[in-house]
Order: sequence, then C-alpha cells, then structure tokens
Amino acid sequence: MKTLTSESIKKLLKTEAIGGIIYSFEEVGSTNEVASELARNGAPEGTVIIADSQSKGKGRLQRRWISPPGVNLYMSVIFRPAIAAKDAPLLTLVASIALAETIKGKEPDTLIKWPNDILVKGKKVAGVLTGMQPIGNKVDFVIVGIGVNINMTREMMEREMGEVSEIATSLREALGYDIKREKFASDLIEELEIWYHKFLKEGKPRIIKEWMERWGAINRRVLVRFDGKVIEGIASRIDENGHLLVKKDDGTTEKIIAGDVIPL
Ligand code: BT5
Repeated sequence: MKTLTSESIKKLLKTEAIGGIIYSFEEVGSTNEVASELARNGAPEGTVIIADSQSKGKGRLQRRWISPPGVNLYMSVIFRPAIAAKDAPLLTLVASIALAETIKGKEPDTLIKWPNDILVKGKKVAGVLTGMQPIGNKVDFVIVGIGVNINMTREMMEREMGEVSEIATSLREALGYDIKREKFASDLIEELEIWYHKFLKEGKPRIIKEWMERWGAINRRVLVRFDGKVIEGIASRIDENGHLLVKKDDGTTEKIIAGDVIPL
C-alpha cells in the first residue's frame, strides 16, 4: 500500500501560499494536534500536515474520526488571518466550500450539511474540525482539519466503522473507481487557497452566501439536537457568525451555535 507523501502532493501543486511547506507522516494521533504544536512553535500560515493514518482522529464534541491507513485523506492547515477571534469559525465554512468544490468536480450530488459535513449522495464523505488560538480578541492561529473518505470500499467501511458506516460513504463508493489521493489533496489545497483569499478580500457576506448556495437543508424541515435539547423547525439560514437559524412552528427562531441536524 502506498503512503501519501508531501513530495507527491507538492509535485502537483500550482500554489505556494498554502502547501509551501507540507509535513507528511505515516501515523500521528491527530493531524490537528501536530498542527497546533507546530503553530505554537511559529510555523507559518499555509503549513500543511498530512498523515496516512491517525490513531486518535478527532471529530467535534470529543467524537472520534475513524482514520485507517492507505485509503483516505487526513489533513490540517495552519492559518494566521488578521481577523477577530470571534470570526475564526468562518474558516470552517471556507473549508467546507473548498471541499464541496473539489468533490463536485467529480460528483455533482455534493452538498454541505451544517456545520461541517460534506455529503455525497446523502451520506457523509468528509468532515471539518477547526481549532483556534486567540491573542487577546484577535486570532493567533486557526487549525483547519479535514478528513475525507477517498478509497474506502463498503466492506472496509463496515469493518472499520461498524454502525457509522450506514451514514458514511467514500468517493470510491460514489464514483465506482479509485481516486489518486495526492491529486485530490493538491486540488483541495488549491481550492482552499482560492476560497481563503475570497474570504480575506471580500469578507464574511460572500462566504456566507456561497456556503448557503451549497447547503443541502435550506428551507427544509429539520430536527436539531443541541445543548441537551431537541427542536424541530425550518432551517432558514446561517447568520454572519455561521450559527444556524431554525424557525419553530410557534413562530420563534432558535439560534444554534453547535449541534447536530437531522433532515425530516
Ligand atoms: C467531524 O466531526 O466531522 C470532523 C472530522 C474532522 C476529521 C479531520 S481528519 C484530519 C484532522 N485531524 C483530526 O483529528 N480531525 C481532523 P463530527 O461532525 O463531530 O463528526 C464525527 C462523527 O462522524 C462521528 O461521531 C461518527 O458518527 C462519524 N464518523 C467518524 N469517522 C467517520 C468517517 N471516517 N467517515 C464518515 N463519518 C465518520
């Protein structure tokens, strides 16, 4: 089995701002943790960390990201934008748009699921986990971690993921053929660069608008679990902070900062 190396990705990359430095590892606990450590030690913006497998891949809210070797992409990018700390979650949206664009080039049935999932044919193919280190009320660095199921077969997903495999998919499963991971990684880095620069130049409204155009649940009836509560209503939009607004049947609107959405 071929591991994913920084050289193989750099050979294909047309950009330098992101991916000018790429560290690749056979196995780490979590690429987000390696990235945080490097960022704390001064690694520049655009540094990319990739691992062939993760022993402690992380999702949100202490959840696990299943990260077997040889088949997928586990990548973290260090950003150092001159923005307010409260705007750091916008980078999750930037990464989701970049992911959706990279995947849509191969499979048109690609949608974003709030806040950080990418669905292909209705199943989760990728997730984004963003971490931030502030200095005062500004950002010191943001780590954007991206996991994409690329060449896992259904059989592998069932074996590695158990029940989770029912809601998961891979690009290979959707497309019916293997994808070159280094090409996918370089395409994704290029999209990240495009959308990150749009964010820096044009600001939040452009990103919110582009994100909503790729969102699968706009004006759909949803059930949301958050803060130990469950509500039902119409997912109307996200606000300028990326929080989800759900209009309940009693006419009031609930703002959700972190939670899980199930379309009804
Ligand atoms: C996420 O969390 O979707 C964020 C995933 C981010 C993973 C990347 S990999 C590189 C970087 N380093 C890390 O340590 N993490 C990032 P969340 O929305 O909480 O989704 C987690 C849930 O997705 C789990 O509870 C499972 O139900 C499901 N899941 C776990 N592994 C999966 C996989 N490989 N494919 C699809 N679904 C999965």
